[in-house]
Amino acid sequence: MSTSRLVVVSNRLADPRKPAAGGLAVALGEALSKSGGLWFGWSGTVDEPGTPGECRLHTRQAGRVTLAEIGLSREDHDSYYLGYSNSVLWPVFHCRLDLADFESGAVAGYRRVNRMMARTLLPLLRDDDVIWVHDYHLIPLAAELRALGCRQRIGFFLHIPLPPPVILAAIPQHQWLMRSLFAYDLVGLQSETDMQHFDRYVLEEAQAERVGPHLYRAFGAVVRAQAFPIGIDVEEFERLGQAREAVETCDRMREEYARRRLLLGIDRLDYSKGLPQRVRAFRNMLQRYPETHSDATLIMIASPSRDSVNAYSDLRQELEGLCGATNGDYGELDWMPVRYIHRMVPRKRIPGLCRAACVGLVTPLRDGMNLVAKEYVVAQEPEDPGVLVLSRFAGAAEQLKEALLVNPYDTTGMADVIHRALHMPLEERQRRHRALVANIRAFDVHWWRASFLKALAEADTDTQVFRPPAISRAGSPAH
Ligand code: GDG
Repeated sequence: MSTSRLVVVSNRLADPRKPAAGGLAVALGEALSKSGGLWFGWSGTVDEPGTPGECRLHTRQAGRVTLAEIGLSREDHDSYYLGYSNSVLWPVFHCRLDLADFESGAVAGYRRVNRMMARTLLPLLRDDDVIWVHDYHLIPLAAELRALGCRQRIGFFLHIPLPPPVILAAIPQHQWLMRSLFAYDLVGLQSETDMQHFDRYVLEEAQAERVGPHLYRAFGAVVRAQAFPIGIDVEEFERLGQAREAVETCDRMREEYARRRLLLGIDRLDYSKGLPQRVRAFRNMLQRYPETHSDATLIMIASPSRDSVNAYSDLRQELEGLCGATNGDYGELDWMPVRYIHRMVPRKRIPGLCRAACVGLVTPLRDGMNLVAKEYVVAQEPEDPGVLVLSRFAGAAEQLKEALLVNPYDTTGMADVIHRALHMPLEERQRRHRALVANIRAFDVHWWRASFLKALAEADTDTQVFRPPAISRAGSPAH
């Protein structure tokens, strides 16, 4: 692997040394630290007053890593972040055309911020840097950098799913977005399903040619595109699971719910996560399997997310209505079927919560990967493990075949599977758990990072051969 300096660009950045940082921040932080790297992104603050398309750069050291942060003006935040990223790209990429707002003209802000980030990042770059851009907020960043003359290797990883071409084409600027991807040397996707969608889009809509393994030529450029399913930091999560906070949490839950069996869901409160569908299936199980009354308790931790996007407040109302109705209809004086918590739980408690639950419910309608599924499995005791119920529409389902796979749109079917999970014999639970852990361990976050960066180093030679000097611009969006 190359010894170049690594530059990570993501919408938000995290101090990898802080305990609240998740496995991804830690894994990227490690790679950055090794090469004395730079992490560039939005600080999460909105500058008042601020000027659209302008920002102040603030850099600080976190160990060997340089964190370079910018603030956003209110207008840029609303159009780039709340608008195009989270009210167009997020819903459409999760196949929710009904929730997308194509009318707001937010694409101008999205382009403006990507251009501003390119302009701000460029002077910080060195000739042999390797740049790794993350996620849907920054699709056109490489094209903007190339337009300014940047020739360094640039890779892109999409953390969310890529939808089928017929859905993607609903975005008025779909061609501009996909053309922008060809300014990267490497495009990484979460799953083979996403790769099939990419393949079909570029072949059908852009008359791309396959010019080598994983290599596509279209829009006058060549890009390498490949699936790199993201993993978790298994060892870090195991350590977290042995620490005092996790052990205490598990003991307390077991004591508190000594007569019950716990089913657990941990998600951001997001419409892609299938939260209402999960409560409906649980309710359906209570209705059709009365012996589960007073026995099973569903704990739903739905941490607050993007509250100022309308679709999220509608979801919250729907979910609270469903939980309330289930408790009202089935609850007893000494048993509430659903415990719903709309708060962020401290990360140190998560492995303990997972361990105390005999069923983990990960039932998104669409999900790029879903790391909670992997965390739940790793947190289990191998001698007496819980059962993972996993949506077939999560990227993780391609790897975690020994989970009980469900269709979250099928309420009765999912209710039956949850019931089966509650009654699964020990030997079968152990067998499934062993296979799941082996897979999660083999394809952990370090594997993900190393294989992406290795492919990026190789992609450089592949794609530079094909790249004519002035072709890397993405042009303008149609709107
Ligand atoms: C995107 C893609 C892809 C959740 N609630 C709390 C909390 N969490 C932690 C979990 C897990 C992480 O957040 C969530 O990761 P997911 O993968 O499940 O989902 P997204 O946030 O939607 O992430 C997804 C991922 O990017 C990585 O590529 O897998 O498909 O959508 O680590 O444990 N953490 C704390 N309190 C909570 O209440 N501390």
